[in-house]
Amino acid sequence: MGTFVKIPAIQTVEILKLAGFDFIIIDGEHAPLSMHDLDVMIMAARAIELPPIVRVPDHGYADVQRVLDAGAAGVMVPHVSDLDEARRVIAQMIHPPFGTRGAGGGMRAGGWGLDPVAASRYTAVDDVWRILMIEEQRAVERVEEILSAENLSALFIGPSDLSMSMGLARSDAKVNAAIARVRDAAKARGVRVGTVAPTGKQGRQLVEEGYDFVLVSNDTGLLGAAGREAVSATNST
Ligand code: 3PY
Ligand code: MG
Repeated sequence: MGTFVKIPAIQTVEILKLAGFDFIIIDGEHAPLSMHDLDVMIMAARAIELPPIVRVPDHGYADVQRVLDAGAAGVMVPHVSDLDEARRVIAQMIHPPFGTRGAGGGMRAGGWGLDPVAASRYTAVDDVWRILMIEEQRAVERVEEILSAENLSALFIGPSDLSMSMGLARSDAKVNAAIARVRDAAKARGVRVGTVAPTGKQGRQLVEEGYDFVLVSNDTGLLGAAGREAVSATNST
């Protein structure tokens, strides 16, 4: 169980670790985080053994390289909708001869130059999480082909963008059917699948439905909910 982190602060990272989250996804897609923020937050999370995954803004090569060099435990890529896209973004996270990731062994991920593997050549696929987001109707229609991509660690369903791409409300039965189709296809293929839950209660339901991991809310949502509850409880006495 994880949560998204959008506030550029190492304090938030520590608080979430103490709250019991298993990992965090630092949100480089929908948050005002600079590369410097990401670097410092990744360092803080690693130091307290809270695996930091980064959601990059798009399919570009540069962000993936920089966050992996900085020591991210994995990368989540938004809006992946066919097999070609899946293969290209996965390859960016793996060094040759298996992929296209560049050699950045002088950075944190390479032990600041001390990791002998990073300094020579790779004999295995990099040990990072490669998570692709399914959040367009086109992707749902092609989910089986996307699942056939080699070295895919997990799919992550984005219900908000998916419902918008279908031109339907999030609550529409057709959206839920599309989400279930992706979840079931991933499970049938033996690939881990996750999605978002606004609350812990909904997170529990999703785990019971078979999801392997859930992202419950995010730091801004958790802070807002706790703040509203405090204000309302105080005002009602
Ligand atoms: C979506 O629902 O579109 C998401 O990206 C969830 O993180
Ligand atoms: Mg989205």
